[in-house]
Order: sequence, then C-alpha cells, then structure tokens
Amino acid sequence: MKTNPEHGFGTRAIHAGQQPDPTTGAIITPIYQTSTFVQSSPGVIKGEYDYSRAANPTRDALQANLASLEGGRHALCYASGVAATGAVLHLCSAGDRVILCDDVYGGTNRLFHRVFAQLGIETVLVDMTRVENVRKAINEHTKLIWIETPTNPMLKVIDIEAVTGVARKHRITTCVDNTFASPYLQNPLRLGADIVCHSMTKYIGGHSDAIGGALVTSDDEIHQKLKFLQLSEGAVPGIFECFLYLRSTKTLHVRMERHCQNAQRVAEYLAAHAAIEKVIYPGLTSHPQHATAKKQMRGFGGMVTIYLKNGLEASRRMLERVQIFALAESLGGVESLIEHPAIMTHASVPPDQRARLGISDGLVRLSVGIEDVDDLIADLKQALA
Ligand code: P1T
Repeated sequence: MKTNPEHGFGTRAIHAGQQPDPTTGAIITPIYQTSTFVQSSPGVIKGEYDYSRAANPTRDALQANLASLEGGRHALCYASGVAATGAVLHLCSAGDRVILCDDVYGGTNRLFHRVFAQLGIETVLVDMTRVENVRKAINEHTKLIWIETPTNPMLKVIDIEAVTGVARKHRITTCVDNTFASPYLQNPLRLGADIVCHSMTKYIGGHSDAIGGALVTSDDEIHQKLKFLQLSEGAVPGIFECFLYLRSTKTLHVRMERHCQNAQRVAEYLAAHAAIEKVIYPGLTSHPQHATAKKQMRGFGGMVTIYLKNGLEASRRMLERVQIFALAESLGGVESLIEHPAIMTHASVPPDQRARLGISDGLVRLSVGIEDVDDLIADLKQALA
C-alpha cells in the first residue's frame, strides 16, 4: 500500500516504506540477508544496489518507514544510537562549538566530552529549560545544538520550538534526540529541528532484542552529508536487525498508548507513597515543564524518575526486591525495567556534574512496560514495604 503524509500514524506505521514483494507477493518485506549484489558487467547493476554497506532493500524499507513516522523526507539507520549520534557530530570540525543540554544519556555525554573533544570540538553544557541559557552560550563558532527531551534521567522537558527558533536565527543546525518520546509522541522536525536522532534500541524496537539507531531529516543537503558519512564510516545495522525494527514499528502506536497509561498510574501511585520523596513525570501537574510537555507531546511517555527518602540504602533495597520490574540498563521495551542512574547508566558522567543535576544515590529510574498496571503497582508496593 502506498501511504501519504495525510494517513494516520497507525496506517503509516504498518505500511509506509513497504510493498508486497514483487516476485512472490509476500506481504512482509524480505530479509535481504546479502552483503553484495551481482553485476552483469562492471558497473552495471540490476536495480539500485551494489553493496549492503551502501544500501540494502530491507534497510531502505525501514528508513522509508521511519522517515514517514517522523514526518521527514529522509532517514538513515545505524548500528546503535551512539553511532547515530556520532554521525551527527561528524558534521562538525575542529574549532566548532556544540551546545549540549546538561542532562543527557551518560553515553552521549561521554561521546561529546571524551571522544569528540579530542578532535577539537568544544562542548558547552546548558540547562535548556530556559531558552535564554541557549542564547547566552552561542558564539560565532557554534555549529550544532543538541537537544534531548525528555532528558535522561531527569525528564526535563525542553521547548523544542523555542530553542530551534533561536538556532535558526544564527544558522545553527539542531538535532533532537527523540528516543524517550518516540515518533508517536513527538515530532521535532515539525517543531523546527533539522535532524531527529533515535536509539532504536528503545521504544522503536520495543522488545529489548536489538541495538540500533536512526537519524531523520527533511534537509536534502544534511541528508547527503550524512549518507556520505554512513557509507564512509560504515556503522550500519545488520539486515536482520532492520527486519526486527520494521516489524516493531507496526505496533509502536499501540505500545506507546499503553506505556503512557501505565506510567501515569505508576507515577500517581508513587507520588502518594510515604517512602518516596519526589516523583518526576511530565504527565504530573507538579512537573515544572508540564505545560511544555502538553504543548509539544501527544502523551507523556513511559519513563518515571523518583527520589527515595533514604538514599542509597533505600534504593538498593527496592532494586533488589522488585519481581516484575527487572533491574537492568536500557528502556522502552514491553517489559518494565528499573535502574540506578548514578551507578549504572550515568556512571560515566563526572561526579560533580551528576551532583549538579541531582543524579544522587536516592535516584531511581523506571521504564514502565505494558504489563497489567495493577501487577506493576503491586510489585512496587511490595518492593517498598
Ligand atoms: O544504546 P544505544 O542504542 O547506542 O543508544 C544510546 C542512547 C541515545 N539516546 C538516549 C536518550 C538513550 O537513552 C540512549 C541509551 N540509553 C540507555 C542505554 C539507558 O539505559 O539510558
């Protein structure tokens, strides 16, 4: 079926980028598990394909699907979310400044500060919940503004339209890491961003069985540069992974609805619990950027962050006692996960930066899955008893 941008999200999720196989009629795009394509004469290829690092039909179908879901013209897929992030950073050169929001995934922080810093790219950390902080950090060398929203793990919500508006005036490229929201809840290109980045490992994949990343843009020039880098650097996903992601996006809208419902219930339950000092969830009216979240997101997502009253002792006890929630890094799968950012996902963030952000020993992050919510709440109740 040919889809168009007017089709609803669910229709595009299931059909965009995919046609029945022309040779057999198979409804599902085949796994073209091949590294190369035969040529009849040097340089004479049958269709569009010569070598799978450059392009592969299964990956092309996934890329077309993701472009449609984000409302973009082009998508490129990568071997991981950090590989996708690195590809965007390679648009910068020595001497350039990048403005990064202060609360991001620990691996993103490490990539900017410990890999690209060595190549002469300066990173300035900014709390982007105040747009004037972004304005102040811009200088003549600023090439890129990297927004993650909601942020990992503090769930700050950044006004995408406000920040991209400032960037546009200064001709600075913007990239939004949309991993926590997924394309179902938020479409940054429509809010002025130049590039959207995803760790497909999370909600897009949704089943905790593959690692992958993606970039989406509507800017032809940026796409051509990124496509050249994808070919030249080669951090492409495996073909079977592309098939898994293509299968996963078909249910993204249904999964996200349930993630949002369950997370809201879990957040409300924990907010009223005596052992909890504070709950951070964009869907609670107590969240400082609740209004921004309401404006730019279709739902508030599946991530909930909490502070326990008794620091490390209480958080360790809770994390060891959960039965349905699994103690593990990562997020966005159908199964609920729980983790300790200071010791696990954000251990690579320098301690003083963690302290400034509030990533303390009492902080616990929940990725609320799509199990029966009453069972999830009962599990948290017994773990906190
Ligand atoms: O793990 P990978 O697919 O390379 O994705 C990196 C990444 C990028 N952006 C965000 C917002 C992320 O949360 C991640 C990965 N995050 C975890 C593994 C985690 O547990 O937070």
